[in-house]
Amino acid sequence: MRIYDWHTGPYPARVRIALGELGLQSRVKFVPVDLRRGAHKTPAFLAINYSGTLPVLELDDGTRIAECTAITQYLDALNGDPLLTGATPRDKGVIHMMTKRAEIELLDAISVYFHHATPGLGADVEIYQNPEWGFRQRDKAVRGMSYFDGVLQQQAFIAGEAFSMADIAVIGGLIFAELVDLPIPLKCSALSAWYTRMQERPSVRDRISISRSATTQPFE
Ligand code: GTS
Repeated sequence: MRIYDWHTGPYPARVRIALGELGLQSRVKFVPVDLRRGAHKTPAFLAINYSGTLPVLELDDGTRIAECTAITQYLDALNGDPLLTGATPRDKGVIHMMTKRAEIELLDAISVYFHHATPGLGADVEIYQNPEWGFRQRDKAVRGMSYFDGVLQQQAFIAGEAFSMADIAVIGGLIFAELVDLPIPLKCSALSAWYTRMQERPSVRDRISISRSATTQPFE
């Protein structure tokens, strides 16, 4: 398998965490696509993923799967005993819902903030920006943090009582939040405590430290 990604990116981090949790890293070859140079918007890459985003999983038969959720579902199904996406119909439904909610309320909102209300990937790549929309999405993401704090006051993990793809999606959101200097509000103590606990997992700790290594600018 090949994965087109960028090693410090928050969305690619989701798939790399899933690979770590599933012990599949050695089965994947990573192909770097340089976001800062706009390599993801070239015709050659748009032919790989119409949406022009990373990551993309490419199977040995040439099938390409984009979208972190879809990629994680594929990887998790490989050994017939899903660890991240739910074993029962109920768990599958709840995990998918909470993953989607993590994207809508947190991760995607931060991404819009980054691309529209900060220098983003630089003037050559960010050819259209709408700062007002970006700041609204930043505020939405902060509300999202409060929402997930409330969830974690009630239960140990984002989708219930076990670690799942939904936790990984919120982790991706918090990795992105750190890159754009958007701290977890002090009052969100359950979210902060959960994030500290998540970093006890080697797959998560490694990704966070790699993302933090992009010190001078995001996506270094
Ligand atoms: N819905 C997609 C998914 O879940 O895979 C979103 C993927 C996404 O936005 N990926 C980022 C990207 O390609 C990668 S990173 O910023 O996290 O490294 N962004 C570039 C862009 O121009 O949107």
